[in-house]
Order: sequence, then C-alpha cells, then structure tokens
Amino acid sequence: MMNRRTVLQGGAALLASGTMLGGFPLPGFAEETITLPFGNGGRPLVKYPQKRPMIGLTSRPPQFEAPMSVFNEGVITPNDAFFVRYHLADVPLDIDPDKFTVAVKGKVDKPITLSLADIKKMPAVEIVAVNQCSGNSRGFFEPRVAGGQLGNGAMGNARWKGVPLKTVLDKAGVQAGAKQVVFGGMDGPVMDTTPDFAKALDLDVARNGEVMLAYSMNGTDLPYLNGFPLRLVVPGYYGTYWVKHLNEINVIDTVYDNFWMKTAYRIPDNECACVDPGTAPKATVPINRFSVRSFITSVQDGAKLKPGTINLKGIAFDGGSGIKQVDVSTDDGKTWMPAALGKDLGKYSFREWTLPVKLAAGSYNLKVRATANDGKVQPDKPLWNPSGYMRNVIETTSVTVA
Ligand SMILES: Nc1nc2c(c(=O)[nH]1)N[C@H]1C(S)=C(S)[C@@H](COP(=O)(O)O)O[C@H]1N2
Ligand SMILES: [Mo]
Repeated sequence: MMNRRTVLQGGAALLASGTMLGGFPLPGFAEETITLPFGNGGRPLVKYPQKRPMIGLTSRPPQFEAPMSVFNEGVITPNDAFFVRYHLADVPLDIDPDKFTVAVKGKVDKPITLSLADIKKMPAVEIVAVNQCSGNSRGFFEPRVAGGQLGNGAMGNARWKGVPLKTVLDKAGVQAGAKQVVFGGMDGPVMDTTPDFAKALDLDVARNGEVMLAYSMNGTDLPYLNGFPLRLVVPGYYGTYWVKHLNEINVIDTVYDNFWMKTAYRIPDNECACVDPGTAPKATVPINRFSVRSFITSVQDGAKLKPGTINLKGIAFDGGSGIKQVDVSTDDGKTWMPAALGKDLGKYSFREWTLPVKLAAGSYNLKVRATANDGKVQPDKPLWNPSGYMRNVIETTSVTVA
C-alpha cells in the first residue's frame, strides 16, 4: 500500500543522486487522495519534478498516471501531465546532455556513437503520436489480474521531434541477415538478479521511417521522467517499446529473447488478443499495435448535470489506421448518433470528437464507440487476457440529469 511516507521516500530517492538539470525543485506532496472507480482504487496525488499532481501507482520505481480531466484540456497532453512508467528502480538522475551518447552496434558495417549534438544536426521529423501503456486501464479487468492497477490515465498524446531511426541505421549500414533491433536505456535494476529492461523491434518496423529517436516533446526537451534526453517513439505501438534514456541500439540476426520480450508483454496469438476469462492462452506473440479506443472527456462518471443541451466531447485513437467514425449513445447503447470529428493531427494522434445532446431529467448511461479506418470497432463486451493488456471495450459514463 502506498501512503504518504512511501511517496516521500520516492521523492527523496529521486533527488538522492542529484541532477545535471540545474537542480529539480524539491518535490512537494499533495495531501489529497483520489479514488479510481474499481476495488482498491484509492490513490495518492503525487508531485514529481516537472509534473503537476498526478495519480500515484508506485514510488520505486516512479509510476503515475494522469487524471482524466487532463484529456479534456485539448488533444495534446501537456508535458507536465504526461504519465510515467518505469520497471526498474535505478532511474538515472544525473544525465549530462553534453556527455550523453547513443551507440549503434551489432550487425552493422560501421558501429557508430552519436552525441545528442550529432543527432540534433541530422534532418528532423515531427509526428503527433499517442503513447499508451499496455496495461492502461488494467484496474477495470474482471476477473481482476495481477499487475499495476491503472485507471485510464496511462496514456498521452504529444508532438514528438527527432530523427528517424532509419536514418541512423542507414548511417551504420545494416548487414544482410539482420532480423531485429534491440533498444536499451540508461536505467537499470537495483539487484543483479532482476533482468535489465530492453526491447526489440523487427527490422521492418525499426526501418519504417516513422519510428524515431525523439529529443523533443511538444516543442521542448523531453521531461526527465519521460526519457530525457532521448527516447524511442514507436507510433501506433504500445509504450513498452518506447525506450527512454535510449543509449544502445543493437542490430541482431536472431529473435531477441530476454524476459521483457519472451515472458512479459505477450498477448494471445489470435485476432482479439483475448481468451475466456480465467484461462491461459495456448500461444502468445509480443504485444504490438494499439487497439481502437475512445473516451468521453467532457463529463466524468457520476456527474450531476442540468437538463438541456450538453456538449459532449472526447478523444479517439487506434494503432495507426486513423479514426473513421465516432458514435455516441445516450440510452445505454440502444441507439447511436454520429459525432463530429475534430482537426486531424495525423493517424497516430488522439482525434477529438464533439456532439451536443439534449437530455431531460433522468439517469443516463452515455457510451462512445470509435471505428477505425481499418474497419476495427470497439467491442461492447470487454476482451480478457491474463496480463490485463489492451482494454478497449466501449466505455460507459453514468450521469444524472436533474
Ligand atoms: N528506459 C526505459 N524505458 C521505458 C520503460 C522503462 O522501464 N525503462 N518502460 C516502458 C513502458 S512499459 C512504457 S508504458 C513507456 C512509458 O513512457 P513514459 O514513462 O514516458 O510515459 O516507457 C517505456 N520505456
Ligand atoms: Mo507500459
């Protein structure tokens, strides 16, 4: 259980080794707690460097998610409200951007080591893309599953700037027979027996021109806890591949089989990535692209509203085909009305939707359902898997009008 004291210890740990950033302000500690809408949903609001009060999950390693109200501020998630997820408690806190380098090695013609300045000199690209943790919304799984009991806030949408991974790989010259590219970051385990965090992408994904080494987020340096000074951005793919503090790129001619690829972050090998609740999948594959999702952001579950016109607004996204249509129901899914889609910031971005609805006094189950350009639509019954990944059921927001 997280209490104020463990949060405080987490903050102290964050500061213990100091920082080259000119000194983080001392993290303060909000006294408030909030309750996520599932059993054992009580959470502290925590304050970390460069972040506003966020919903705490663990302090060692630092893990926190955004309150849902953040997603009503606009389709771009502010840096100070962007969720943070780490696996290992040894988070690097003293990275000097002038000394930082990333090495490209393995099955390449010419191993290279690039400084941050080298990377910033290369032609830059920008892409707006959602980063979402595989276990976002895990707390809603029924039956419950092990793992971080997250609400819906382990996601965010940002404008990333950096260089395509392809450019860097081409510079080093990928050799024939190469199969995958492995990415390592500067954080590490506290104990030697804990497997270090590293992730691999198939070569065709790594070289698709969209995967990038990003040094800027929403027009400014990456926040420290979001991977300063350099992270991998893998548009459309779950956050697990978005390696932070990226300092090692290793081209290999095998399929990488560390703990984080072979055991963790795997989903049932079928169309729905699901199995009957409580059962184990026969075969699994590494988790990959997002499933299609949507949320109402303008009203919160349990809200009390005045009769009349209510401007419903929200967000939708998928793994990269883009959002084709968003429909809203005010009668618990019996009938549906198409919403208007907002500005298109690209197929990897949150897409805003709006719909004014007239509601008389009564109780309502509001629902929102997104359809992607690839024809995929959110299911009306939750899909279950033992790791609690990829929740994308049509969400319900219950409101009272009086
Ligand atoms: N170095 C490093 N990178 C990492 C991780 C990590 O533990 N260490 N966790 C990954 C996971 S599982 C997620 S969901 C995203 C979260 O990105 P964020 O913390 O910037 O929101 O980072 C990914 N990159
Ligand atoms: Mo994650």
